[in-house]
Amino acid sequence: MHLPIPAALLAAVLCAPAGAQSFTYDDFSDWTGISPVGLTTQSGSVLRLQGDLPVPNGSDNRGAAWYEDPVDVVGGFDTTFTYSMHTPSTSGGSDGMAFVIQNDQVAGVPIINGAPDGTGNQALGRHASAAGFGLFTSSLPGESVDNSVAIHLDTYANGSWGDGDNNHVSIHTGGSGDNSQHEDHSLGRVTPGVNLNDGLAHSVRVLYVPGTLEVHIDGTLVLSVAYDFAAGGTHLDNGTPIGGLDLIGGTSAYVGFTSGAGAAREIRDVHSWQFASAGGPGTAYCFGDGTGTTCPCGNPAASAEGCANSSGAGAALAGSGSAGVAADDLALIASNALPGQPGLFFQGNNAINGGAGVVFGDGLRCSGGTVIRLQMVVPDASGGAQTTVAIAAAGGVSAGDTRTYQYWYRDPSGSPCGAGFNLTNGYSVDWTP
Ligand SMILES: [Ca+2]
Ligand SMILES: [Ca+2]
Ligand SMILES: [Ca+2]
Repeated sequence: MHLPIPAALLAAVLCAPAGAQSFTYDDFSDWTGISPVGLTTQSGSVLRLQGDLPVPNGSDNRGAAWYEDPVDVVGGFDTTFTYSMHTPSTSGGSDGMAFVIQNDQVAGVPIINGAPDGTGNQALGRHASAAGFGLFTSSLPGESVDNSVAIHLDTYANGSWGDGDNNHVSIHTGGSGDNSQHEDHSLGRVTPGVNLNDGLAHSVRVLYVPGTLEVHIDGTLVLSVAYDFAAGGTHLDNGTPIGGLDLIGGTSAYVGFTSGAGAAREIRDVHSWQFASAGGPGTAYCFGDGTGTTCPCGNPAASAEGCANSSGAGAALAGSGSAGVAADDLALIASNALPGQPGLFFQGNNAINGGAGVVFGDGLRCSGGTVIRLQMVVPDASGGAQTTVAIAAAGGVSAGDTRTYQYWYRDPSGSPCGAGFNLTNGYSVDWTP
């Protein structure tokens, strides 16, 4: 993935203070901002959660990597990473890896391999088959990545943990207590069409809109569960309600990856990673989900996006930074547009049709009135695009103004209506001094 952000700006994003709303790693040749735990290393341009190393206690290998600062999750987030699990020591490898949202509050004790179980951005769970976020039958309280939600890419069938096969995606939580790799902690699971550890690079997108947590693999929605970080969800197998997380300041958590392998080792690499809190300073609106104006040629599968494009997904618009005119640090972040196809961020001064939008091309036009073109940006390989201009200055904005934003993008081949262009949802900002 490659976001066309100048290096100086990228460095500024990566060095943003606690509470940063978004970050992007095109690759991990510079892994500034990453907190590695256990076996995790930087290897060339990848973040290697674990290698195929003959470690002293070879039956229990674990690594974790966290973005070092907490990020806002309660208002929603959209994150995409690419990974590969490859070079197994024996056929199939084992146990898999996870994307985890956590505010681990209980340290365990140093255990096998000397890998610590700290808290926060030093957290690591117990035992290989727990993939670095769960625990073992002999674990003490807190030895998991407690107070967490884990999206487990599970590549080994452990009968004792309730696994039905060796290739499933399962979303685990124990609320604010210990998490567990046991399927009795699952909010939902699926066996995707993709072989998760076939050695190839796959993209995983995790989209959270309060009330719904979605997992997309290689551009396809594979799993959607009802969940809210404040209210919690329901465990799938026993129908038991489980509470939400105890977030930092009620809003934020650490995000990152864990991995585990037993005697059947394999290498787990993260190649790129993009994260954006959906909250930001503005409000997203005008979604192609059928709640407002109906999309002309089909709604997207996911919520909180624009109308479906030729990839089958809808493009989304979010923000980061502030709504302060003086700071003028608002960035608009589009995701799921078409790689390599130019698009335009623009500003309006009203939300068309009461925010429901009107049909325009393959999508909905949500931002109108006096329109100002802000910046043309070509999306990266994952369809992500981000503004680099000073928006308040470019848009002639004063404190007290409400302005609406949208991203128009080309979709020249195979677009649902054949119009050849589409748009994200709208994003409304109340500017402040
Ligand atoms: Ca813990
Ligand atoms: Ca398993
Ligand atoms: Ca499992």
